[in-house]
Amino acid sequence: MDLLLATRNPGKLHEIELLLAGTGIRVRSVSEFSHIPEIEEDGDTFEANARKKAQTVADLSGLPTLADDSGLQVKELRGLPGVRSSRYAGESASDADNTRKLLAAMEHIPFPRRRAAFCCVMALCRPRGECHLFHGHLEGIILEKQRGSGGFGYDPVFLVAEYGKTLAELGTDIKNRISHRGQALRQVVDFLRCLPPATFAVK
Ligand code: ITT
Repeated sequence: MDLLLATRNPGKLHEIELLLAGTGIRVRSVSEFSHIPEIEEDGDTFEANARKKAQTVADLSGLPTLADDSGLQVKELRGLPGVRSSRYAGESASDADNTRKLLAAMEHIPFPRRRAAFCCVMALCRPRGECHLFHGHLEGIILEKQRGSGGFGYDPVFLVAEYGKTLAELGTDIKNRISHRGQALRQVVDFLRCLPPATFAVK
């Protein structure tokens, strides 16, 4: 089957393509469709934003569409950056800008209180049809300095205690095995495998 990915984030796209390799699902990118605009993410929850992105892009393209809305939640910052993770330091902020702002906001927070979690909600929608939501969650600790050069976003400051490494040090294979995105996407693949053939096929 063909599945359109409603993301313009190259880091997410790379991870999702690797996770779907060998599943028989052919991934298409929203950048192939020049008439589809950037979707405004104005929801208060990952669920609302994921559903809006997937449903809007599915309706405009006529293809079954998968969207990922994800972000970092820091307990001591009352869940921030949360749904604003990609825009934490401003509307056109880079990953480096966002990470710098996060480290500054947490400057005086000692280690035992630097707990955080990545959350991912994936929405799978049919054009003018139903949507299904899938969730993933990864816990970690925010370091005081960046470590590693892999991944994207906040990966260089997100320590996974079990490995003693940041997500940027672990590499994509291990990250995909444990990450919020990997967890959600494996549920999407299981869901698609259990459907009657052609339920989500291109019409
Ligand atoms: P699309 O909406 O086009 O998919 P986006 O980057 O705007 O791209 P989100 O609104 O879902 O997507 O924001 C996700 C942000 O959360 C992302 O830009 C990172 O800052 C952060 N994030 C999510 N998953 C991450 C991961 O696996 N590693 C590091 N940072 C991550």
